[in-house]
Amino acid sequence: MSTQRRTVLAALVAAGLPLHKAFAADKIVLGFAQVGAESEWRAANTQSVKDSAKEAGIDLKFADAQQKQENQIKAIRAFIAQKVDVIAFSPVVASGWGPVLREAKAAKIPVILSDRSVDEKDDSLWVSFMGSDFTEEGRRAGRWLVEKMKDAKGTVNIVELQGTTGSAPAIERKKGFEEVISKDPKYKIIRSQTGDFTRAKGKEVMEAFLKAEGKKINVLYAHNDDMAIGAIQAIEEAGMKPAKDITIISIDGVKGAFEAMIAGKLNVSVECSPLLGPQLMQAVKDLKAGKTLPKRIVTQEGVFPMEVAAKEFPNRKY
Ligand code: GYE
Repeated sequence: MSTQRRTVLAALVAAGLPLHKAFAADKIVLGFAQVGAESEWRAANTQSVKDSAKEAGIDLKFADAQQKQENQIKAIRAFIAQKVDVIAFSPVVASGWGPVLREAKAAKIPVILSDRSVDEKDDSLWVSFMGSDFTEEGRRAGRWLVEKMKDAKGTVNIVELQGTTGSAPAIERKKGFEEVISKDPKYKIIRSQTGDFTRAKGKEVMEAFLKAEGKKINVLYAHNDDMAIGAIQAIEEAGMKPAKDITIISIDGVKGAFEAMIAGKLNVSVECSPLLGPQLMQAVKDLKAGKTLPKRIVTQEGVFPMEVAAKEFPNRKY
C-alpha cells in the first residue's frame, strides 16, 4: 500500500469510520445493470461478472432488471445517485437510452456497454462497448445453412425464432442471417416471431409454427440456444425428429446446446461468449487509472456443428 493510501485510510479511521468501511471506501465501485436471467447465456454472464469483480477486488453493485427497460433505467439512476465510480450495463433493448445516459454523463460517471449496444447517435455517452459482433454471428449461421443445403433442390422453408424484440442481438442476428441467405431465392423465411430468448417462449412459438406449417418446415433458425431447446421439445411432441426432419441452427454455444448436439437433436450452435467479466473489470481499472479505453472491444468466437460436439464438450466453460 502506498504512503498516500495509508494516510487516507488513517484519516478515515480517525474520523470515526470502522476499519472495514475505510477499506471499502478505498475500493472501486461498479454499478452493473443486468438484463435479467432469461437464458443459460445470461446466467453464465452474471456469474462471470460477479466472479471477476470479486477477484479484481471491485465493489460490485448488481441489479437484475427482469428483462424490463424501465427497471434498468431505475437501476442506472440509483447508481448515479450513489455516485458509483463506473456504470456498466447490457441494454435489454437498443433504443430509448438518451436521457439516462446524459444524466450519467452530467454526473461524470463513465458508462461501459457490456454485451449489447444502444441505438444512440451521440457516442460520447459511453466510453466503450464490449461484446460480440451479432451481425457476424447471424452470417455464420447463414453460411453454415447455405453450405449444408447447397445440393437441396426446391424451396428451403425456414422458421425463425427471434430474440427479444428491439434488442441488438435480435436485430443484428436477423440481419446477418438474411444477408447471406437472400443471395439464393430458394431460401424462404416462412414464419418469424419473437421467443424473447427463453425456453418457454421458444417452445410455445414453435408449437404455433408447427400447427400452421407442419411438415413444410425444413429449417429452424433460433437466435439463441434456449429457444432452440424449447423448440426441440415442441418438435418431439409433434411426433417429428429434431435435427433430422427439421434442421436446427442456434446461437450461443452454451452447455445445454452441446448436450442437445451430442444427443443428435441440434445441428449447430454459433458461439457467443458470455465470459465478459474479466475484460470488464480490466476496463474499469484502466478507467480509474486514467487510461482511454478502445471504443469497441469485439469478442472472438467460433462455430460448433454437432459432429464436433462430443470432442469439444469438455473444453466448454459455460
Ligand atoms: O444470445 C441470449 C441472451 O445478449 C448475447 O442474450 C446476449 C443474448 C444471448 O439472453 O441467450
